[in-house]
Amino acid sequence: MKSKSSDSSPLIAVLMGSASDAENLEPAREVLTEFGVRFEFKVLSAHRTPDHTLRYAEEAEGRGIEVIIAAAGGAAHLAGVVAAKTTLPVIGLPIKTKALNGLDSLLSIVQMPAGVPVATVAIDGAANAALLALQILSIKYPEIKAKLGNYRQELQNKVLQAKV
Ligand code: RP5
Repeated sequence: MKSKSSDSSPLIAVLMGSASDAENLEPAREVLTEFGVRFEFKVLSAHRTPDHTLRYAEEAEGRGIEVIIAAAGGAAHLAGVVAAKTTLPVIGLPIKTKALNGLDSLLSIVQMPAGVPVATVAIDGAANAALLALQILSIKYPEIKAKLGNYRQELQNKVLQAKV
């Protein structure tokens, strides 16, 4: 596979099944922005734009993407379809739905067949999806590992300093 990646290529792709998911993904944007890691947000639907979705998944690694977050709600097949076309790690993010509160999304994403895994986070767990993507990247990038260490330290401080 030819690599077209450069120093300005995104490392993390955050895909969503519909623009209506964007608001639920803001916590992921905040975390990734705070960590200063290059990322891109993109709407792609497993059902409404199947050909574009498959092409994106096939070309992602060559473009320099190293981890993919795929968010969808309802019959949430985006993460699974993307995972079927790449061996990059794919993190599935179930979006909360009006009809079934996101249980539909969760089950659609988490129950992958053996051989094609998707690492699934909680319903609307956008911040954790971003943090898990960063943890995967931290194996290769020491500066991300260091920032994750600081992040955990701050979490710990907040708990220990909580006034109740
Ligand atoms: C899914 O269907 C999307 O991920 C979204 O959560 C849900 C509803 O999409 P819209 O009808 O709002 O575009 O594919």
